[in-house]
Amino acid sequence: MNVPTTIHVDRTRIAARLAWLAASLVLLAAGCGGHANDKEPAASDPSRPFAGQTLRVFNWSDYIDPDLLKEFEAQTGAKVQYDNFASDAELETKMLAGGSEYDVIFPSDRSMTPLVKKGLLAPLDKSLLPGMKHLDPKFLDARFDRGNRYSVPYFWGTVAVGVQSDKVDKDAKDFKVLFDPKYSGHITMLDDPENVVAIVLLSLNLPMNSTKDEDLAKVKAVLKAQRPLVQAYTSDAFKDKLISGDAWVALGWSGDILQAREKRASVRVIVPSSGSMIWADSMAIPVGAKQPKLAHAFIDFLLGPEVAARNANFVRYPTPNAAARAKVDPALRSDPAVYPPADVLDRCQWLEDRGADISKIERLWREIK
Ligand code: N2P
Repeated sequence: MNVPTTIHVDRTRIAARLAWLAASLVLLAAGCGGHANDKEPAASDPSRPFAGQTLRVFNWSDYIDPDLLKEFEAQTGAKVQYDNFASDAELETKMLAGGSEYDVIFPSDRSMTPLVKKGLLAPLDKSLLPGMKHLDPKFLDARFDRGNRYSVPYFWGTVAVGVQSDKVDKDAKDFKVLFDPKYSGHITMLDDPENVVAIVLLSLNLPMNSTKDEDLAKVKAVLKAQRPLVQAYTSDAFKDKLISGDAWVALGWSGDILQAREKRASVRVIVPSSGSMIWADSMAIPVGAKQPKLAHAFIDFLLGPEVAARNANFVRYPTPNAAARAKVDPALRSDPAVYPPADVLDRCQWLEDRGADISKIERLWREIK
């Protein structure tokens, strides 16, 4: 009896097709997020070349104009999943645990060295990054990545101090203000052993990258005496604390303090003229990234002069993008807290990779906190 069998077979097929259709509709309704979409080929619509793909980004907190993410999504059809970190250590730990869950990361110059050494970054395809021509050559070919095989400059800046001008002495001009008992309970420090130790070394007029035992003993004494004065060790919340007025003296990244000043005019930015730490952050692609083409497209999008200038206006960090700089808000371009004058920059120093000696700094930090 053929007929019933045929009917049975057809019913099974129809049921299977309906189940497939239902599953597809569920995925569509879920907004095309999640891993299932990564396997889909790029849409054929040339105006949305990455439709159906998800770009996973891991960046420092408050470090991009969120409108740009929306624009990138609209231009490419891709979705952006955007996660934040607040320290070099957080990024490095994540990368060691399997960084391939991200497509674009933003390492500092300090993090680049171990990430390259450990083979955790994918070589860039420069043919997909024509926007690199906009970068000021003095930010290219840096010591941590000769030939920019793995990294594209994003922003740079200094470590600075934000103070409430109505609470803090007018003549405070360097890192010493962080250790003044007058401001007890209203001081915040970066939650970052290497940066904090470097700043204390600078304030003691010692070499910023020293790991000599006698220098670190002096640092430890300063940090121990400061401990009871500290309201919080934080690498991101210092901005909100400056805005609310809870923090009177906050060690932080220059642009974030400037963002706070936008919201609370009494905030003053101190970039010590005796010298500070200078740093530069890059964009890079982890080895094993699931969407390398889309990652290149995102990096190239951020290199566009218009986009880079808008981003600089938003985050208030100095841009290494020469073509964008002319389009940056003139008030920011001429602000010495954003672009410190040449003589101050000459006295700024870079954090070095101190290899195994880093454990001395980590031990010191554990003892303090
Ligand atoms: C942005 C912090 C900049 C990080 N919120 C310093 N590398």
